[in-house]
Order: sequence, then C-alpha cells, then structure tokens
Amino acid sequence: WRFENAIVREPSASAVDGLRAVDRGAPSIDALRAEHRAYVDALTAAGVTVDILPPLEDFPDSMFVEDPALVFPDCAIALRPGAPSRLGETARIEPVLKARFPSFHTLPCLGYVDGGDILVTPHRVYIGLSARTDRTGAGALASILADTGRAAKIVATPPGILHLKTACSLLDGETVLATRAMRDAGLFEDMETILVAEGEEAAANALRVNDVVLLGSAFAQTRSRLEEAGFDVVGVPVEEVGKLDAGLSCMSLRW
Ligand code: CIR
Repeated sequence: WRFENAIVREPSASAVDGLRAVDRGAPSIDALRAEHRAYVDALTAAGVTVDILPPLEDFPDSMFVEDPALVFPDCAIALRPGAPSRLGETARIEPVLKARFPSFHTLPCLGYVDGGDILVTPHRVYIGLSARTDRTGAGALASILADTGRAAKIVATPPGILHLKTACSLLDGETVLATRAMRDAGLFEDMETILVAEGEEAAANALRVNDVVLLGSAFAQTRSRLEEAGFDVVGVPVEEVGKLDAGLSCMSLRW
C-alpha cells in the first residue's frame, strides 16, 4: 500500500453509458468528472504522483483503468478484461505501460482476468474467479506472477459480486476491510477482517494509500470503525461511480 505513482484515465463523455448490473439511472457526466478530480486530488495529497491519461470515447468504462492491467514497481502485466466491450482497453494502455515499466508481460490470448479481481497483499496475490475472470485467465496470470517471484492464490469471489475487490480491500499487511459475505467466504484465513457497516457494503472498495485510507464519503459508520481501529481516513465522493458498479480501487493503477 506504499505507492509513489499512479495512472488514471479521465472519464469520457460516453462514461454515462458504462456497464452496470442494476440500472439506478445514468450518472451525470459533470458529477463523474468532479468525483474523478477529487480522487486525483486525494491520491496527490497522499503523496502519489498521478499521471492522467486522456479519455477514450470508444470505451465507456475505460476510466476504470485498474481492470486492463496489473502493475508492480518492477513490472506491468497486460490483462484481458472479461466484458466484451472492455477487451480493447488493453491495447490502449499497453504502450503507456511499456514506456514506464522495466519489464512487461502479456496474458496469452486465452481466458480473461479483470484487475478488479486481484488483491495484492504482502504475502501473496489473490486472484478471484468471477463473471469477468475465468480459470484459464487466472491460471495464466498465476504462472506469470510465479515467473516474477510472486505467489498467487486463486479463490472464488462469492456469487453476485462483480469483482473480488468490490467486497474487500487491503488495509495493511495483516488486515482487510470486507463485507460480511466476503468475510464468511473465508478466503483470507491468515488476515484480520474489519467488517463494513450493515447497509454500507459499497464501502468495502476502499483504498489504502501510504498513511491514509480513502473511503467513500457517504459511509460514516464504516469510517468510525476504521478510525476506532486507528486508521486515518479520507472521504472521497463515489456516488456517481457507484452507479457504474465501481469504487475507489477501480480508478487507478498504483505502484
Ligand atoms: C464494469 O462493469 O466493468 C464497470 N462499470 C465497473 C468496473 C469496476 N472496476 C473495478 O472494480 N475494478
């Protein structure tokens, strides 16, 4: 969770047509842009240098730049997003990553992995199987990770959850923030779990960055729980990105 750099992508005008499992109305493009700016400001205030890529009109969900790639300080891995409308995002981010990372890997053209299904902890990299990430893709990613000296563990994202990290996030080396459904799935036996408050399930997609935890600003009860546990919390508005089934991790690649 110590990050010096991040890549984000500005929302395109087409972002209002982004994928969503349940249509709670299209987000407002102005409000989406304002949330994105607040997110960039929060990352910057946390000590991260943020590189802002231009919007991609042909890809409504491309502001969720976490999904087409996985990055570490020493290498970047191009992924294959599992939604057909998002698969082409990889080719658009590849040149950016090749220019910045000393080593670059690509998933073979079989199977699918969304970055939202990957939780990196100090001990291992969890890869969640989901409607977007299949066994073939997860297995291929695990073997690339092994080549880079990292252990992977393939786990089942509980049903009805878009991505593994929709329902959990890393708080520190021993602790995750999670929904009750994710905690009960028992994926992180060797980690402490802090539960999000009942009714604040979307708070689980938080983002620990250096000394602070970025948390959706509407989630007051979960904020109190984190503060009681000693975390320094910064609220960031996510109402509009929430309408697109997204949260705080989805909007950046961090290393
Ligand atoms: C999608 O369904 O792909 C987007 N509307 C939301 C992606 C969220 N990304 C993430 O959790 N990493």
